[in-house]
Amino acid sequence: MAEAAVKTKNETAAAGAELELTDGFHLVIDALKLNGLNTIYGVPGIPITDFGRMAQAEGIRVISFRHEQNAGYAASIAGFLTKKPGVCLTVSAPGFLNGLTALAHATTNCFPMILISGSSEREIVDLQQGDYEEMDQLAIAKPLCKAAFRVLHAADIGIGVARAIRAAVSGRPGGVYLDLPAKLFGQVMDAGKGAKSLVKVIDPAPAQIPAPASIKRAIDVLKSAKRPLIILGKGAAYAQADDDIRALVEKSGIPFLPMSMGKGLLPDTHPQCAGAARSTVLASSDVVMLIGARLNWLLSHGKGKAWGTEPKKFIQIDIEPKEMDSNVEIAAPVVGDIGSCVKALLDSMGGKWQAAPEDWIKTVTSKRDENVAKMAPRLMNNNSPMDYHGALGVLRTIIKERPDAILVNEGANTLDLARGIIDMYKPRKRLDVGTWGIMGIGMGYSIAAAIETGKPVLAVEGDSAFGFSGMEVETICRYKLPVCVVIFNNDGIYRGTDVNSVSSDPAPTVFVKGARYDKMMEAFGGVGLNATSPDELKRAVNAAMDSGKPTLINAVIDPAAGSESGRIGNLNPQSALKKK
Ligand SMILES: Cc1ncc(C[n+]2csc(CCOP(=O)(O)OP(=O)(O)O)c2C)c(N)n1
Ligand SMILES: [Mg+2]
Repeated sequence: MAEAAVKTKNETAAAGAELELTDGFHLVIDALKLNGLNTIYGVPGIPITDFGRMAQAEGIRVISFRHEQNAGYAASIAGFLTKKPGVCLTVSAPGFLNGLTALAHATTNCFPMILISGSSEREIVDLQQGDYEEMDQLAIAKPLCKAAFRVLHAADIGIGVARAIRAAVSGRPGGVYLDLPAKLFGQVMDAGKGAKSLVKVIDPAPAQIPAPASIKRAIDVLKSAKRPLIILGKGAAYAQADDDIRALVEKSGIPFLPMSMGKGLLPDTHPQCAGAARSTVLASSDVVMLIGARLNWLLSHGKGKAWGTEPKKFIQIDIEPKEMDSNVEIAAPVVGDIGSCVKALLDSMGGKWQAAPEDWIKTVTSKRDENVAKMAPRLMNNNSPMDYHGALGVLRTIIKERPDAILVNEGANTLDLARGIIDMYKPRKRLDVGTWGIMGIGMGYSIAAAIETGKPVLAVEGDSAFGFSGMEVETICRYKLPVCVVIFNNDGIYRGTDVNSVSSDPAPTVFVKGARYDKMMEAFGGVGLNATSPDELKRAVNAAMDSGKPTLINAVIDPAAGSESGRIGNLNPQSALKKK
């Protein structure tokens, strides 16, 4: 009797010991959850299929895509919207490579993101013995991201995830690669020790306070200005320092120019907004304060024709010291996080601030009003087939009436004209192609925007742009997301009118004429509509936004309406030889 009792006790102990083990799968899940990373965007397969299932079972939202690139773009914009790294999960080699474009994109755009990829057997990969999906992923990822780490032991998962998070969000945010070999997931260890090995990242993006001397210098330069200008970049939108940025702009009385994803920080209809007088303010300003905007190609590198002949002084607020003087001399570099820098500037401005000279304000406002008035009648046309202005005039009103909706936008003409025509009213509501002018962000961004914010999404897509991520309409339908996709269908890239005069092959820029993208949506149970006039478009989009049902509207645009490369045709290389 006594012996039997002892045996039972031993058995219980053995069973207890088993219960107290944990494994790589669960340690990764626990490490993510501990740090508030509760959504994963990815595509399943060996070696991460079970990981996705377990993550879902443990309460993480796992959004399963049709292609890793779209999952990666979703993760990147989730990072922009939340200031927490967006997580993308991929399988080895091909899945990893598909996700890598998005990781590089996140790094270029300064969005925090972590690409977690399963990888094959290290011993076999390193001897190049031809493992299943063999690839030295860590080496390949390194030049394309801010940091790259590999975890080989379950006990290091906590540290690995912590390093990835801190690297992604601290300083200038960017993409981080985390390599998790297949064998790691199955490794077991004592559950108590495992729990202790996890790291909750404390203050992952510490404030970086600007030097007081840099603030004084900036204020002095600003005070010397006769024709000052403020440029708001997407870094300013990322900072979520909306109230202070608005206060700074309003207190200064200086005209502001929002970059594409900086639109809405202050409404585009704000009296100081110089969006519709861009050429004038760039050419004529004498002091330019950049807030979270880089002097890259999107601002003509801060020099040349667009910037006029007047001498300029730049004040630049950026968290990355290396950004200063990257293209032109920066007279007043202010290095720190944007929230802290703007606050310090506001404090230094004191109670009284001399408004910008009246004649400058007048010059800017009259140019702006003139351009807005010139555009207005074009936006009211009801042509069928539609031109860009007629169609965008309708969407402009819809966003005005629904300022909380998120606008996703890609294409060439569809992008450039929508950017100029559709006013934004709130911060971080306009998501687009970003620094690279990349096609393919459309459906990934739409999905993440809907998931992360719960707000309705309006995706305005060129027919070519849409094609890069079009299959994800199935994902939109599967997760029943409130996304309305409007395809500006002009039968091609830029225009649908090119002709190949030498063979029966179509010209490289044209697609199937009269294609009905709306049918794609119907295939997955979503609402598909065809709109041939602005009136029809208006009704269809309003119905979609009211219902919240996944909807795709094929907006028929005149194939001759667009221009080559939209607004950036000047970037096409020209040969001295005459075109054949
Ligand atoms: C990844 C990627 N591939 C190719 C391009 C080149 N590109 C720029 S705009 C564009 C498509 C423009 O056509 P569409 O989206 O239909 O807009 P439209 O001008 O016709 O309105 C392409 C392919 C790109 N920017 N990014
Ligand atoms: Mg097109």
